[in-house]
Amino acid sequence: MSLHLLKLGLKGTDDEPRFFPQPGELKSRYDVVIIGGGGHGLACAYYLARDHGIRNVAVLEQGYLGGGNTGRNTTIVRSNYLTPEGVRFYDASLRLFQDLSEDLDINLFYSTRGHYTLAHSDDAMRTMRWRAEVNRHQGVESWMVDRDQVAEAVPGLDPDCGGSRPVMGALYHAPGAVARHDAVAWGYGRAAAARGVELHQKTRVTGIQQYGGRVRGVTTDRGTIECDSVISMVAGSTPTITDMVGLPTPIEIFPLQACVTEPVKPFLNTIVVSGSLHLYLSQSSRGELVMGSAVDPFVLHSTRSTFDFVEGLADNIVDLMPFTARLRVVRQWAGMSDLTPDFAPIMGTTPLSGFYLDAGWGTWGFKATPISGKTMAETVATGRNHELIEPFRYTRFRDFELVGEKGAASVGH
Ligand code: PYC
Repeated sequence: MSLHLLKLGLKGTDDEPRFFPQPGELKSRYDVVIIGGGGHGLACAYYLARDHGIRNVAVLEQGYLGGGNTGRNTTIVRSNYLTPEGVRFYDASLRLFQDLSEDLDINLFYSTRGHYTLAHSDDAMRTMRWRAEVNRHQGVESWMVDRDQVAEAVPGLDPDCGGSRPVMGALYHAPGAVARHDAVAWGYGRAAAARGVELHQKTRVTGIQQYGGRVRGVTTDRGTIECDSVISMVAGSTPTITDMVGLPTPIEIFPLQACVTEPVKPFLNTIVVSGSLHLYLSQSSRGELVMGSAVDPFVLHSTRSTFDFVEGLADNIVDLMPFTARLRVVRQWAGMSDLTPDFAPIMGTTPLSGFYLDAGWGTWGFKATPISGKTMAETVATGRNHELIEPFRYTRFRDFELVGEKGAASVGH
């Protein structure tokens, strides 16, 4: 134990500077209210203040900062999507991630590992080749590798996969990375607060006022606030917020579960995903295997985790990496995935003036954190969708201009 910690313990009082300032009472008016204190909300607050000088901003979080999907994902950052729109958007995010520790002055443990998406069938091989082509057209480093290259890169992998679904090859994505997810939220939150943004935890939004076709304010369990703009950045709670303003979306909420094993010696320095086996895994800096599976096959607004999940995951991971049969699962949890029919997000302006949406993140929201914050901030500052998010606009379902990303989900849906 460090001497500093020992002194603090003996003193019995905690006069350390707080990581986040305590904001006190809500003000009666803000320029912008952000609903949701996860990575996206905090990033947006930061870029509003830093890039656009909009500092009279409140972030309202019903629980604690980063306690929703930000702290529940499996920390993967990648841009190997299927559509050019998706690749451009996530590539811009990955590039922001690469400098983010320095930008926010916090160690995010950003670690470039490379990312293998395994193919176990001719159909999967075709989709991987397609993704590799689209990626390279957009300047993103992805290419096909054969099964021997996969076996060499992933120690402990059985390329025959127990004989059931042999690995045929993989899409390799060189910039694939992992980052410490909760630190991303803390870093953005601290940097936003240092620029005057107020972060209000344990503050639940109960209503949104509109008048004359535009947003006028929000009601919370701590009082009512006037504001010009409201941005909903609440992932699995999106329908609760959009119902308040009568804005229909095609979003449905499914639980997505994940778990970690006991720590083992570092052996895996890459990220492995198999859509066919419904699993993805990486090794954390603590040595744990961080693993997840497909979304639960039913709509549910809950973060409970189940034995069925661990059982199904174990069945597949043991086929792929037989030695994992000896590992114990030490923690498991769930997030709430807000899925759209085309597996792309819904972002930007809405038919209600002053109300902005950042939603539909399904199972890929963490990797979008920096670019969502940046593009949403610009959209709110200018009143026009940033060009990177225009393809994800709210009206695309009405106009049937979908952005079909299903083939690029790491997770089976
Ligand atoms: O999109 O990379 C991904 C992912 C991994 C786990 C869930 N989503």
